Amino acid sequence: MLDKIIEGIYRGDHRSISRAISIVENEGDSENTRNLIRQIYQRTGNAHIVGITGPPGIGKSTMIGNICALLSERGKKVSVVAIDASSPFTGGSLLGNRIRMQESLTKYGVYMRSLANRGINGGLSRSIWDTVKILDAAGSDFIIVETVGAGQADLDVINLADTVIVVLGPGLGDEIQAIKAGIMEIGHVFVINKMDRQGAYIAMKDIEETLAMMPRGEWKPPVVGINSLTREGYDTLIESICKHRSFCETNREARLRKFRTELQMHIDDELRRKFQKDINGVLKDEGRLEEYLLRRIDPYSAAEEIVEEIA
Ligand SMILES: Nc1nc2c(ncn2[C@@H]2O[C@H](COP(=O)(O)OP(=O)(O)O)[C@@H](O)[C@H]2O)c(=O)[nH]1
Ligand SMILES: [Mg+2]
Repeated sequence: MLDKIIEGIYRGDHRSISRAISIVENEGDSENTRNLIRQIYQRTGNAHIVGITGPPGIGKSTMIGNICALLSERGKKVSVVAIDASSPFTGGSLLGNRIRMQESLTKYGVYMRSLANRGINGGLSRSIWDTVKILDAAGSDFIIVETVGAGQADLDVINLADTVIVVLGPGLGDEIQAIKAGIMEIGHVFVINKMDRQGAYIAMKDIEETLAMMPRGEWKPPVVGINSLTREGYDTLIESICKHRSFCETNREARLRKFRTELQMHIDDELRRKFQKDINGVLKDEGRLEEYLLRRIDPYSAAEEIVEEIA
């Protein structure tokens, strides 16, 4: 069965891709998941992964619809992963808007999948990394990952993306300072969406000034103003993404960092699995627990002692 799914993935068949993603999403790191990733791994490494983050309602989904259309028109194969508890186009309260987006994705044959933000025990983390591999093996040139703009899912996207796009806009008020505190270091491209709205130029200047005060690396993040309703500014945006893609291709350090992050995640899982039975035994050891109840030993020392014993 796995063979058929894998063969379908290589053909870019959407149903096979969906089935594969369901395996990695629902079965955790089962034998099935491992075999799947093992077998497709040699076919991955060609896609450029673009993470898109920013507060809800800022226009991320709308923007992704446009980017998909423009890249598809240039003959690129694009896939989208939306990490969201609910529908990927939640901000678009107008049903018409939502339908328009999905129509544009359908028109260009863009594969889109939502991953539920379960977020417990790193289950989501692993399934995002694996989902991206499936879409990579399916021949995507670009994989766009939209995140909710908070928490663990965001961190994961930042770690696995080659290019991180931070989307901001006018009307964020005082909130902008708090948002900025967490995101200025992570963006490779900063986008000010809703340039048709009042305050957009001020928001743009604010971000430019903040960036100017930060230590400069080899890559200088551009700040791009766009209007997602008219697609103004999108040429510059696509150009910035492509420029950063070229930059990444020569950046061995960035690729190593990604690999290390993923490997660390799997090593943590393997270690936990390997020792879980022993740990369970310890946690059931009444005599030992009695010592803890009597506060003869503090939790740090107890943990050190236990690991020393079982490792
Ligand atoms: N005026 C204006 N509205 C926009 C623009 N881009 C998106 N919107 C609207 O903003 C709302 C939220 O968009 P959505 O893409 O769902 O935001 P998300 O939550 O960040 O994914 C929708 O009603 C969009 O139509 C823009 O450039 N200008
Ligand atoms: Mg959205």
